[in-house]
Amino acid sequence: MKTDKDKDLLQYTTTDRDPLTTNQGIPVSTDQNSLKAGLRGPTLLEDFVLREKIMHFDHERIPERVVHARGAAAHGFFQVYKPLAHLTTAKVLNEPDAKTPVFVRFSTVAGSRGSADTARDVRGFAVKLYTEEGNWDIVGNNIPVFFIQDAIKFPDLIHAVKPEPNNEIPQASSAHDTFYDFISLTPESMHMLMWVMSDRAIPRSYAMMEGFGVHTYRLINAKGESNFVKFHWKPLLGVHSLVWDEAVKLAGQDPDFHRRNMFESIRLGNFFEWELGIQVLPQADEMKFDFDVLDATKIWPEDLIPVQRVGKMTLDRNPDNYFAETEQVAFMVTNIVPGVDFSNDPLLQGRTFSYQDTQLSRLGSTNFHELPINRPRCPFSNNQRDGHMRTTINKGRVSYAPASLDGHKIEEVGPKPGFASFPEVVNGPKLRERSPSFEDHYGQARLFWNSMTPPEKEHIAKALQFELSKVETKEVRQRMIGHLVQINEVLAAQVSRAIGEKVPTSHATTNPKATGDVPAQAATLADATTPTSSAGGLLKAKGLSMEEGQPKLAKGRKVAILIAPGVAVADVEAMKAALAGEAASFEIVAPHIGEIEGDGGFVEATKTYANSSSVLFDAVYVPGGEASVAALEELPDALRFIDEAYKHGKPIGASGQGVELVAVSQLGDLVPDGEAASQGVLLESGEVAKLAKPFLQAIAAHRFRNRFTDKISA
Ligand code: HDE
Repeated sequence: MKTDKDKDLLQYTTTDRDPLTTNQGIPVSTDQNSLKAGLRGPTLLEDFVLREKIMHFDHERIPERVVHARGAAAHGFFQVYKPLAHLTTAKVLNEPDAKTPVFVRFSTVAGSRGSADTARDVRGFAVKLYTEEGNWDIVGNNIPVFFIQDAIKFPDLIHAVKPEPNNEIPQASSAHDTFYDFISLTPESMHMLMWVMSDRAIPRSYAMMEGFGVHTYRLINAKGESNFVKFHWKPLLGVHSLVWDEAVKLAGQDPDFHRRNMFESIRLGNFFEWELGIQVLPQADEMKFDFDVLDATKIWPEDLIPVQRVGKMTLDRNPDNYFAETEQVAFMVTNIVPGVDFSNDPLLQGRTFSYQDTQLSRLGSTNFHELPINRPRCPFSNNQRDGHMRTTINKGRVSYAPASLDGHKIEEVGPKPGFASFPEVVNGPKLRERSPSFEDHYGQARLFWNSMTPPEKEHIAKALQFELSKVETKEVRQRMIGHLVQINEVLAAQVSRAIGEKVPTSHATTNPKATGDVPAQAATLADATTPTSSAGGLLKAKGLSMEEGQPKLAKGRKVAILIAPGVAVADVEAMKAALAGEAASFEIVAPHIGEIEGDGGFVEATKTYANSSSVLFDAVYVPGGEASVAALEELPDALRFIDEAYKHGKPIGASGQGVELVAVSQLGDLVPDGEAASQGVLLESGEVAKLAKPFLQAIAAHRFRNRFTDKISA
């Protein structure tokens, strides 16, 4: 859909074509040879074509974002379902017929601009809504809480997680000493640490992540009444993740995995969709809970305050130019519209300064709001003038107020309609202190832990084992165990095992599983829960586990079709059609790309066994064709493809002679007789039509964890 903002951007969009000119529009015959004194002589200083080209090139880079440097974005629109006039005057939340243009950038936090998409990290989820009342940016994350409670600690947090300053190691990873040194001395981070060690930090796709505004904001209605609000983006595909082994391998196989997935999906017409959710808390209930609603290290459990779904966002257009749009977009927490307001959350308060300030260093001028991607779609006007790269031509003599020249009316002093802050009465001594209501740092970490399923708990334990085993300083590792034991003693015991530590002797336990001597993780962790606090009396909360209550679809999933010359073309065509019917995509993997002669026609291969691997896909299909299967049986990479997909819990389908290939792979021995189908291994020696339906159902089930033994797990 073309939005007003798309049309606006079109004015600045060009496809460079002949005739060639300089930036001044002077026609030139070529920019491929410099101007020289004689064919073999020196280059002349006079060569303005050379100098312009080289000078422009020399200055092509701008500083990358100090955090969230690695990102990708897309255009789309937002539509509210019903007017929310009882809560807010914001037009964007009151006009169901209006399609408000949006630009959304997803990112990792710690890595540099060239780092891999699949690093274990929080994902940024920044939404710019070009509303009729100006730009509203909801600059959020895919995790609903933050590491720290006060913005003044942010530089410390980021210095600790970024590569260490002496050797700039490690890139895009929290698994190192300085991060855990800081974290182990900052107990308020424990809740967020649990989220970052969970599979939320290795999403399968941007379209399969939730987004959260994180902070408490306010909505203000026409009567001037304020309600506290938390913003959520709920993905229509549900929240789903990679497994760690895939994430690590993808960093090498395809560092652009997430951005490629978004770019390709949108190009194929499989748009990314979320519903906007709000949790609303009346002003009068501010003190109702045992957690402070201003504390960004706490969620509002959905069991206590349900999420109301109030609108939908669709991303349906890829940017035309990464630099002009995705790199130059400037998100700011202070881009806020009438009817929305800040709370006193001390983390949010500090952010209101940082974003405007950082744009100046990144984009080099206070006029960054004039860049096409940042311009509001509504008119804007004030007396600000000049500065680097000003593009607006402001007419007239008046750039001040009050003024009477040039037809200006003498301004009356007093409030006018427009953005108004909630007139909260604020009164108190100046202090540099934390409120005692922010003191509980473990209660919600336990709530999160308790709410996980056994495999999710196992993944958290393994992530902590991995991360802490990379920490070289023993004291830091020990301090971390001291925190983990507060969250769950069985978890602490499991992590201790991997790092050669003992649970502190000061921690008396009667639980035999908390000694660290019990190896089987998922089973051991299954019933490990800890009493909570700061959680409204809940032991577990809805909406935290990714395995419970999430939509599961084949839509958005990608299947590898493994072929070689002689493949049964009818099988391939039938499977392609079945996948298209569910908006699942595919690639044909063959010994070489291009045309492959099959039985009954030709198939176009887009990937090879050498240039791809099963981690790029969600499922594997092996069609029939005697010669094809015979060739693949001799190809170790093809067999590895199947084995690895199995190891990661992925559905595997085969039809006709394809069934034989699966038997030759390791799976032949691994899958117990008669249990193949229930473990997502679907073998149909007859017609492919019989395979399509159960295979698509298996794809919609995503992963088959029931197939794992102690030796392999996903
Ligand atoms: Fe940010 N953050 N942040 N942050 N943040 C930036 O702004 C900052 C925080 C978030 O795709 C910077 O333009 C401070 C929480 C996203 O362009 C910078 C604090 C949340 C993005 C900055 C926080 C976020 C940023 C760097 C502590 C989730 C990427 C470049 C109070 C609610 C936006 C830039 C994009 C980017 C500062 C904490 C999300 C330096 C001081 C909490 C998604 O201004």
